[in-house]
Amino acid sequence: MLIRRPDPIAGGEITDERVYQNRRRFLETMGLATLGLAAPGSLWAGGPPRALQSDELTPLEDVLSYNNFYEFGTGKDDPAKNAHTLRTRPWTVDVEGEVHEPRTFGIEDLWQRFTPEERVYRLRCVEAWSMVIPWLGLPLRDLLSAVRPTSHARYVEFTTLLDPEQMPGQRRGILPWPYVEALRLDEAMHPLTILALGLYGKALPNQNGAPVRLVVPWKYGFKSIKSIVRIRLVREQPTTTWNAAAPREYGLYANVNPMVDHPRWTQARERRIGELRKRPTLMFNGYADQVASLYAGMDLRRNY
Ligand SMILES: Nc1nc2c(c(=O)[nH]1)N[C@H]1C(S)=C(S)[C@@H](COP(=O)(O)O)O[C@H]1N2
Ligand SMILES: [Mo]
Repeated sequence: MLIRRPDPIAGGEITDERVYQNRRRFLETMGLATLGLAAPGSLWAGGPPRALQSDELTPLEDVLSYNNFYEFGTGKDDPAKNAHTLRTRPWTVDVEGEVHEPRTFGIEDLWQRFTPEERVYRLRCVEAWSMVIPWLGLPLRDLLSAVRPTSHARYVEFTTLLDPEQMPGQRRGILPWPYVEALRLDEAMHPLTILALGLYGKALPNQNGAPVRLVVPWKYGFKSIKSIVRIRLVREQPTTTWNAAAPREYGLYANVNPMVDHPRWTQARERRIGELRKRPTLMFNGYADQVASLYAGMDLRRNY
């Protein structure tokens, strides 16, 4: 089946958000928190996690203007101002390493594989703010299964585009470039882990990681790497950007955990963008029922 890729979000469409929110509320009332494309019930077997039902979507305006994407500057408003220099077509993602069938996927291949459902996930930054965003995309495991991991594959490494001409932040040494992230293979295969292609019903805006980014909702936001060009399955634990830059502050796991403080501040509370009062942070960002078993028997203070 050929699925047409939604157009990117244009500035003038931001006012449509209210219509979108109302439509979504209507669909939720009907028990269908989807764009109206998916078969009812296929998104969440047994309904959305309870903690999600009370979450209001973060206004699109904030999702587009309050970003972390150091390739375009370190200020929250820098990516919205600067990311227009990123060229997202043509775009390919190499999936390689410990796999039986390494493959290069064009971005259009990914759109053909996308699940026409929205997934409302919280994104919690280590800086203690959070957002609730309706994403479009495909479960990462669909892609990984397609290339057939070998029995040696234990971790999955993700790499962002390296091109200082398009990404002015890469001309400065604020981080070792390119940005690299990694998951354990079982985390990467978890159904909550998605490759996002869009948000709010449209293709991803550049500042949010166009044309394809990771979303791992139970982990701090830095794990959700943007503008991915390579996915490599490997045997050994990869070196990741933030872990290399500040190993005491950013571990491999980075599971949202209100009980383990960042060395320089508490992680027990967060400010939902758009709200004034802080709210308590939930274990695994509220997804404990689905993901806690991945870490059974592990010391989450040591494996931060
Ligand atoms: N390549 C790349 N990916 C990245 C980052 C970055 O600087 N570069 N920032 C991360 C951080 S710290 C967060 S909180 C999220 C922010 O995603 P958003 O701007 O779409 O909300 O992106 C993550 N992915
Ligand atoms: Mo973050």
